[in-house]
Amino acid sequence: MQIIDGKATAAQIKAEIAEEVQTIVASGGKRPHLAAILVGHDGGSETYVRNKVLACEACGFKSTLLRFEDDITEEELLAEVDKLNQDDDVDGFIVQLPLPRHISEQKVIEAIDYRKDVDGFHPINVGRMAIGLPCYISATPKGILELLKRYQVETSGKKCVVLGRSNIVGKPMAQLMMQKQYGDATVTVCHSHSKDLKKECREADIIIAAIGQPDFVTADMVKEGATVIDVGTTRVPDDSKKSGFRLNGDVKYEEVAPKCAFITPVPGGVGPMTICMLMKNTLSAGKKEFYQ
Ligand code: BQF
Repeated sequence: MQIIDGKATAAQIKAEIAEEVQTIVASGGKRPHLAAILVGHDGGSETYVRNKVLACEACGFKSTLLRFEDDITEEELLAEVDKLNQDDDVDGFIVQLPLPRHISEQKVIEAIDYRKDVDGFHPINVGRMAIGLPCYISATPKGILELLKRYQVETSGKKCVVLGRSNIVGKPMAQLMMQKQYGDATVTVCHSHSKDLKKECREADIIIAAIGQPDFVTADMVKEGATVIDVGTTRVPDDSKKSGFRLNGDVKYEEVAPKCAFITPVPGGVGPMTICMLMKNTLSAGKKEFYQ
């Protein structure tokens, strides 16, 4: 069994990015600039945005954090998005999700100029990804592909089960794993209403768990020698931690790991790669790699 070290891989990639930024700036180019909009004071969102700002520093990017109270109206938020669309210094930006219930996430996502949509959530980027055109790819699936590549996990022709069908992870992950230029795998998507979910999992060479249910994947669901990628990051109360909680994955790690060829831990697996791929997308935005 080999543990896939997402934290170390992300650190290495960020160092590669920082080096490229140095070269760009030294030759008179523009330092990439990521902006982030954070609405409200959700503990998870605060942490995630802080991770992103720190990663920008590690990569030598400029970053701008715009904070708003959770009573901001949809109209006001859309106006802020438009300001960032118009700001020529900002190469890419994100709106941290989830948003308060009175704001339509879809409306906000569609208001973002797709050329600055480094999260890859805009329908133009989603559509271009689905047909294999150059575009910003959602950071979590992109990070998982990078881990599979760097650890030389064979995906071509393999059976891959994606657990979960969210727009952010499950759907794009399944799309990419099936595409010849990425996973080239045979992909099955399972979700809360799937019959025989356990059986599907037991037949999988690769399981990508993104359902947001702590310890959902148990040893009896995993084939000997399978690769298991854990996308879960649920905060569960833990008195032994300073913060009062710990991150729990979708996989019951202790019992599943011994059966695996490769497995990602939580924390330190997919999470750091998500942040790192947002940085990669921002570097692409700075270089106008896909658009303009
Ligand atoms: C780690 C996210 C659910 C909903 C919205 C490192 C992150 C997490 C874990 C992180 C996530 C999850 C992010 C670890 C960003 C991943 O060491 O294991 C980093 O910051 N993430 C997000 O921006 O929005 C979310 C999960």
